[in-house]
Amino acid sequence: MYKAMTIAGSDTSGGAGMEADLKTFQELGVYGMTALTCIVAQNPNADWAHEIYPIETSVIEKQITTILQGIGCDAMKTGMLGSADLVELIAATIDKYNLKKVVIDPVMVCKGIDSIMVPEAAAATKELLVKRALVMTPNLLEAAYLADMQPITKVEEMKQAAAVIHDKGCQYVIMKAGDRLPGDDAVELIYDGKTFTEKRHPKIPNSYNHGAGCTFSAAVTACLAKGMTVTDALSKAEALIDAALRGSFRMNQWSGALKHCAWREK
Ligand code: PXL
Repeated sequence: MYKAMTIAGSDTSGGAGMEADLKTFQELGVYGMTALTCIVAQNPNADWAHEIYPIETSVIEKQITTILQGIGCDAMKTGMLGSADLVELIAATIDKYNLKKVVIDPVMVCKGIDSIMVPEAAAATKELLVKRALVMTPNLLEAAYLADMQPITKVEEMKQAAAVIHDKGCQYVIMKAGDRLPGDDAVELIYDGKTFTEKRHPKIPNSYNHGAGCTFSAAVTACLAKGMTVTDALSKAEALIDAALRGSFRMNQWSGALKHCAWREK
């Protein structure tokens, strides 16, 4: 049985966070384990405001010990990280257990919360996790932050940012523009230190994308756990996201989520 660990928050609404990660692992036939970092509750009486309830770092450490010392995993990913302490713990954990298949999804912004990562945690991510990542999956806002750049508005700037992030030590930068650049295509840029690979997928009209980032990075993680190359993991993750977006549904007046089970492994 291939196993994957996610260190992430709980999205009570079910579309993002560790819920997305576990659903995605399951779709790909990988056994999922969780170290929960915080609980996010959405308030239907306050315009779906996201309220964040952090878990103590010592409790997160216990969960990580359960998984890594007690069981072991083939690949790991991170999602919402609430403090610099936690980022330091994760960096130390990667070193202690000599973890190689490390996917860092630098979750810094999400709809419903302007900034879900406190500045200290974001700075610690830039300093400690970028260099330990096999794969990072920033969106444009996160990439600009990690590369110390102004807002990214075109593909050329995506390339500049990817090069800076790679220079900081991340082996594969996978940058997702989603629907944030003009034009009919969602652009994805991959940089491995040698080649920029630009992938384009037609934007999917009327889709709901809550949880798309988490689902994408979870799919990459699951595929790496199964022993796939980064390139193959990416292709599979793209296929899964495409199907999940096409099957996405409206949850309420504020949000709609991906249909994780729209895709089944052949
Ligand atoms: O999509 C970003 C995200 C990640 N993790 C958790 C979340 C969200 C957005 O709501 O709640 C736990």
